[in-house]
Amino acid sequence: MSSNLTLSREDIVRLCERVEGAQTRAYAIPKLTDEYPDMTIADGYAVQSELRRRFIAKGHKLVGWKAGLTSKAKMQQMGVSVPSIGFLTDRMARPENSAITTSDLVHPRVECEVAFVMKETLQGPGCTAADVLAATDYVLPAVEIIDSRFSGFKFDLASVIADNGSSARFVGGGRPRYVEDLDLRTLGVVMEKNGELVGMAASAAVLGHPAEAVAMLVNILAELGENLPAGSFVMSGGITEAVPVKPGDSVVARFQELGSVSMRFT
Ligand code: 0L1
Ligand code: MG
Repeated sequence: MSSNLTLSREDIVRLCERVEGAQTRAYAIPKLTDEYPDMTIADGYAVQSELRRRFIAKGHKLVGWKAGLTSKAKMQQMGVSVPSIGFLTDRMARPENSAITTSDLVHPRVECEVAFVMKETLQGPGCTAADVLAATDYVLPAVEIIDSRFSGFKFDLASVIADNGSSARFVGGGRPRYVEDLDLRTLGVVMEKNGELVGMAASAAVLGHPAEAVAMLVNILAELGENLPAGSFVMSGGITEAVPVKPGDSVVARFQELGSVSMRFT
């Protein structure tokens, strides 16, 4: 991927500082391609990797990864055509049933996802969904709280990747299950906000099978010179469309076979 880099090291650091400021102080910024129209996906990952390096240097712990933009609904909603990945740290995790503050977010949205916990390390390229299932310890239901830092949700793939795939918070919960006991393609998922149904879909919405999204993630990691270590927590991508939340909202994601995950926003 490094062969498609157009940004200099100085530009990467400058853009990383811009994204880091927007993430940590919760303000919106214009998409990065307004200033760097030739920015590539490789440039986006270079900024994201620098952000990961800085967070880890500050003591944040890398706990896993997320696949993003993995359903047709999400790609259409966001006007992009290729999935992406982002990293997850301990500072982004929130307990089930907790109150999640929004004052430290820009314009949060929630989406239902299947999360995988890995028992074996996976290395791409060439990782398949079958490899992912064999390396999975268990799956559990999860909600991702995404928070694009770009003004008015106006962005492109290179900018979103630089912004760590809009990662902000995540909540895992429900009933962890072994993958051999489930058909992960046909799980029905319902999202309720303040008691009203706001989203409904089946897990096959994620690239036909959520394990396909994790395989895609492992293969992108290989292009970045990384693997997916045993013990990683992996969000496989939104099954339902992302729904905006504000203080006072309560959200319940109900997954067939996997139970439900709840949270409220303050
Ligand atoms: O998790 C995702 O699907 C990433 C979404 C990136 C774009 C957005 O902020 O909606
Ligand atoms: Mg997501």
